[in-house]
Amino acid sequence: MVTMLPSPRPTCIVLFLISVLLIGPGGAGHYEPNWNSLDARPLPGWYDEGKIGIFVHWGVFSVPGYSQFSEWLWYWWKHDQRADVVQFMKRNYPPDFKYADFANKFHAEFFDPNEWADIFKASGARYIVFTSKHHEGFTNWPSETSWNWNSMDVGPHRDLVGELAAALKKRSLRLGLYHSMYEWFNPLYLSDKASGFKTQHFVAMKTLPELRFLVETYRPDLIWSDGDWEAPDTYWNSTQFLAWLYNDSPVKDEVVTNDRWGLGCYCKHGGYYNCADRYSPSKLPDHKWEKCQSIDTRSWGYRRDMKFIEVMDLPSIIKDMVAVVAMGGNYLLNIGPMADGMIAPVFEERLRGLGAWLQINGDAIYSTTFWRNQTENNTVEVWYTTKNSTVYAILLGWPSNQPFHLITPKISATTNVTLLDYPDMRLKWKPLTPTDGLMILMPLMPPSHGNAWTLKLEGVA
Ligand SMILES: *[C@@H]1O[C@H](CO)[C@@H](O)[C@H](O)[C@H]1NC(C)=O
Ligand SMILES: *[C@@H]1O[C@H](CO)[C@@H](O)[C@H](O)[C@H]1NC(C)=O
Ligand SMILES: *[C@@H]1O[C@H](CO)[C@@H](O)[C@H](O)[C@H]1NC(C)=O
Ligand SMILES: *[C@@H]1O[C@H](CO)[C@@H](O)[C@H](O)[C@H]1NC(C)=O
Ligand SMILES: CC(=O)N[C@H]1CO[C@H](CO)[C@@H](O)[C@@H]1O
Repeated sequence: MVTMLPSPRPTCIVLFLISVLLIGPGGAGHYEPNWNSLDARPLPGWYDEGKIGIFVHWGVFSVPGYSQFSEWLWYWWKHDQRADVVQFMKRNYPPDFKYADFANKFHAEFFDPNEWADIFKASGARYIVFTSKHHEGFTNWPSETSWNWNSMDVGPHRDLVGELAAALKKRSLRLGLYHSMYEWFNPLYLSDKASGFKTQHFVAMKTLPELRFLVETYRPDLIWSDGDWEAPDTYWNSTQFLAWLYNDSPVKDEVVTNDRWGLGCYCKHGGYYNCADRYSPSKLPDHKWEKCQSIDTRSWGYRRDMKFIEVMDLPSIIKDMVAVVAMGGNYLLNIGPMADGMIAPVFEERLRGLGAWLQINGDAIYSTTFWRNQTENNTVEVWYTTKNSTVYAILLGWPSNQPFHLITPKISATTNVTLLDYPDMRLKWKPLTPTDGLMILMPLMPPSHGNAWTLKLEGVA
């Protein structure tokens, strides 16, 4: 993950225009290595239907587990030389200590991929996005092109990606792989950078072989690309890679990608849009999008110095997720496991809480789309979703006014209202005006789940 992104540059726009003028749109099912063709690929349906994913940031950075955005510690220490991080390293480690020395302490001794997958399943998520490699360059799988800087040669001595992939598959959870294009301190990358990205040694010897290996070996359903913003997509050969991925790879029919494929590409090209981190559009976007959000609001990777107050509570998570889904987005909720492979109980509790809420309210989330109005001005926050002819009004708070007025839906003679908590109990209601809105008699006591409740409306428009 990145903490800040530079504003988009015109590279991709220019390439896009050139490809429109010279090449034209790609044929159905066959894609050319240009954005015009690749961007025309329909997103495989499972992604929009699934709505909820769990993001997992795990790597060597989980060992020091320190400071805001702990996954950037190496960079804060050696590049930015941030005072707090420099002090932390000086106080706690010998003078000749190298970042690479943390890898020997990455034991993952309690890592049980089946336990992780059980927790993810219980959260109601339909896909997982796991860091195969973050900007530090350490690969969580035995990469032949990451000699002595991978999870088999050093640290856990295990294939973390492979073990997790197998556990997810057993539970019908989709595997997504986060992959950082650049590596801060890789000499090959730095030499390409010094050439103004005219040479491609790093891309030829590291990025592309590793991406291909990940796809062919683990068959991910999603590739979450990142670390792309220093160099143009033409340096990364992103369009060539994506054309292979969509045309010829073993996952060509099901694979979903995001939009971080080179300087200026995000929010413009690729599969769905992440745009900047924690993207929260204020009006309905015209392209499928995803918000990623960490339960620890100050970091994606685990922080040993995390404070309780910095951790999102369950009502905030549900509120955030509901608003995202109502606006047509997917919600990717992040946790950072500890270096020993444990998921902090506070994260597990949040994930299980989300799952308990979805057990009751999932009909208003999974496989829905945004409605004609996404929200309305009301005494409690209201978000709408729809599926087939049913409209769902999700209330982020229990209304104190009785009866409760729902303003937007147009009523009919057969309109029925139920609360998802009590599916067999039809609620009494009266028209607010002859055609629009309902005055609903709510149950006297709120059912006790996570501070959000769903009214299911049938026979409304
Ligand atoms: C990138 O693609 C171009 C055009 O197809 C090709 O000439 C070049 O060799 C590729 N670079 C790498 C590193 O694969
Ligand atoms: C929302 O409703 C309140 C109370 O009816 C009203 O005062 C306010 O102007 C409304 N706001 C908008 C943006 O419509
Ligand atoms: C629903 O959306 C329409 C179109 O944007 C708007 O005119 C209308 O005021 C909205 N209805 C409510 C109740 O907010
Ligand atoms: C509402 O419920 C009644 C009684 O069960 C049923 O006949 C009617 O079809 C329902 N309306 C809709 C729109 O489903
Ligand atoms: C219950 C029901 O009618 N479900 C349908 C809702 O719409 C989808 C397609 O959008 C169908 O696949 C379902 O069968």
